[in-house]
Amino acid sequence: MTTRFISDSASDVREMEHVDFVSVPLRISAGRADYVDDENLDVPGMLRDLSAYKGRSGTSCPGIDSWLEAFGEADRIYVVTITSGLSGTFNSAEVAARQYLQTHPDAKVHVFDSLSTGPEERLLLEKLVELEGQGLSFEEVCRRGRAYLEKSRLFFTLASLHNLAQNGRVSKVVAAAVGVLGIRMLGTASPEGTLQPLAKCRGDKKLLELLRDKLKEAGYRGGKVRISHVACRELAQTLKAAILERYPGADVLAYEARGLCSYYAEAGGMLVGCEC
Ligand code: X90
Repeated sequence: MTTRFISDSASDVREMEHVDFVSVPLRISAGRADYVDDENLDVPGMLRDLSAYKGRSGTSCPGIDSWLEAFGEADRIYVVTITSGLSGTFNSAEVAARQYLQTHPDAKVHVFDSLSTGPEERLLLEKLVELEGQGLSFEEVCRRGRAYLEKSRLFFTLASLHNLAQNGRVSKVVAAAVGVLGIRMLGTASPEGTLQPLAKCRGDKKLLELLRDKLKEAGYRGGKVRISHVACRELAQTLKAAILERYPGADVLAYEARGLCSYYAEAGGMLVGCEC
């Protein structure tokens, strides 16, 4: 029996140790350029190209065939997707799952709508791997995975909302106030899986203070934190150090975002997923 863990590339996960993991790419397009968010994508190169490109750009979710290919011939399949509130990814994975079950009636497939992205998808994937390792039934792993999602949160800070607004994922009014005079936005994933602005500020120091307050308010008390950043390694490392100073035993990882989150979070953007 084979167990497979799958997520779209918005999870920023490239590989997972000791388990069968497959990443399904979303795509970013800008004029004639088409970037597939797979292991070959040069993310800094894409960001450079995009900053020089003045036309419209956009993204697209994986098609049903990409999911079916990722399912392979596995028997137990856990799929984690980016929020259905902002992307068709979950929907196409669900359709693929139904098709797969018709041809593989003994298989089990569950698609989790993270109602979030990046680090919160990653936290859920890691939890599913842990639960599966405990020898629980497929249904029990799914039940506990869903319960886990209720207790994890996503916060993010953005220095520009240009690409989110250009693609109708945030209102132009909200977007216009960010980026001007170095103003940054702090936001969270709403319960419906959309972008919820929380505050605006200027400067890293203020931003980190705000973030610390929001984590505390959300009930963060030293659990796991996953931080993906877009070309702001130092800011991510500073946040990691601040969390570790307050919670020395915490499991905190900071790493680069992959293509899809880099496109939307843009340079200076940082996504923070935490267990609350
Ligand atoms: O289907 C597609 O083409 C993909 C669309 C994705 C749109 C949103 C991606 C957001 C990435 C930006 C800040 C975090 C917002 C999270 C709210 C749930 C990261």
